[in-house]
Amino acid sequence: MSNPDVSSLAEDRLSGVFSLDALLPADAQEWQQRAREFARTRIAPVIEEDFENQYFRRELVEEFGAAGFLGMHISGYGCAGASATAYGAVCLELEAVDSGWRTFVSVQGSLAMSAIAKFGSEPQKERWLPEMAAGRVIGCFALTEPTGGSDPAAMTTTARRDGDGWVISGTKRWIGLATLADIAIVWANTDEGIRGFIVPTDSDGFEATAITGKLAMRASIQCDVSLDEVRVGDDALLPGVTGLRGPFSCLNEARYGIVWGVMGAARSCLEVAIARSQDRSVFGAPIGSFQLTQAKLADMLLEYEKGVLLALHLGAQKDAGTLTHAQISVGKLNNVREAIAIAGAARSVLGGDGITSEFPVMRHMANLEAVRTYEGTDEIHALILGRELTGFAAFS
Ligand code: TGC
Repeated sequence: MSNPDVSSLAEDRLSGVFSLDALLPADAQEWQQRAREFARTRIAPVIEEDFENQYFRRELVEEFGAAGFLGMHISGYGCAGASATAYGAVCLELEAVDSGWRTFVSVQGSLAMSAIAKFGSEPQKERWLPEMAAGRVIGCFALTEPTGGSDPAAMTTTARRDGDGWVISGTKRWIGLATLADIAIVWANTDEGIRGFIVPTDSDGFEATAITGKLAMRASIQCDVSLDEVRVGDDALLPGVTGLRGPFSCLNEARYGIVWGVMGAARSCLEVAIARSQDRSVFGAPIGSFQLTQAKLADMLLEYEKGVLLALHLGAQKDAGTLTHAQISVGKLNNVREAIAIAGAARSVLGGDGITSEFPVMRHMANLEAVRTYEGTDEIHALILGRELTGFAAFS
């Protein structure tokens, strides 16, 4: 932002109308403040540069660990054991700066660590979770395949028993952080159905290649992965689950984080638009004094408030143990859709300047388009809800 005083004034104006902080339980407020401080001091100063240069700042990973953000909703094994609501508030603050870093926390904590926490053996949990919580070990989650991410049931990656171990072959795509990861949670078809494996990424036959040319999520890494006869021991198998329920249970965790996170991106765009409405004049007056600008800001505020209230509601349900998959789909579909609309409206308030990197709005818009697609597209979540409402599965 060109004028930090105007920006903090915008923050005050927004929180004067709607303050999330006051609605959060005390523990979640503490986590939120910690995440806000971290995001603003460690990520915000470098994010435009990193987005421009397509650079993932690996050296921050252990700082995320030290702050307690990695696997923070898991209990024991060096994890913070925080509430789902607190985790959501952290996702919101991280994504207020950039979706790429919230995605890192999701991939590490909600996907890779939660796969081990939910379905791993005791030795697997003890071996990996404390190191991952500290950020000394990075995990990735290899589910999606190049032929399309929406239908994991069509998975072609296989794992066959071989002596006292397994041999895994196949290809995966859009796998966050795979080039930097130490371990990959690989989902593969076996004679018994789909199983998950903890695969060290330095195994012979494991290769990850970063996907280039991305115009979104440029400060994070997504990869193609190829597994060519990768041999792992039987101790690599996650013993606790067979079938798609395994990866889908982890996707629930990540989708839940998105419900909150995207409202952070929305807030950032709304704050920028409010600030601009004060300091940009046309036709001899600040644009915020015109009715059309005020109507845009009011509509943005409505959807931001509703999105945060929905996230809070889902967080309370998750903390009570009553949250369903369909409710998560409501949150993911609605909040990503509305965050994109808010970012678009903010861009229009900013006029031509809105497409420059002087403001974070276009970066958020681009990132949110990626978030719209991963962890279940809009279409998939609409159809999950359609099935819930009618009893008919209309996926194909
Ligand atoms: P369906 O018959 O519905 O279910 C099969 C089994 O799974 C269970 N199940 C769930 N369990 C937990 N949570 C959920 N949300 C679940 N949904 C289904 C279900 O109960 C059943 O269990 P069981 O024990 O009876 O066998 O399966 P389907 O194949 O008909 O599913 C259809 C559909 C479209 C809902 C599903 O395929 C789907 O959700 N597709 C979207 C997948 C998706 O989100 N992919 C994106 C992943 S993002 C990614 O891979 C990148 S990771 C991020 C990064 O690395 O950066």
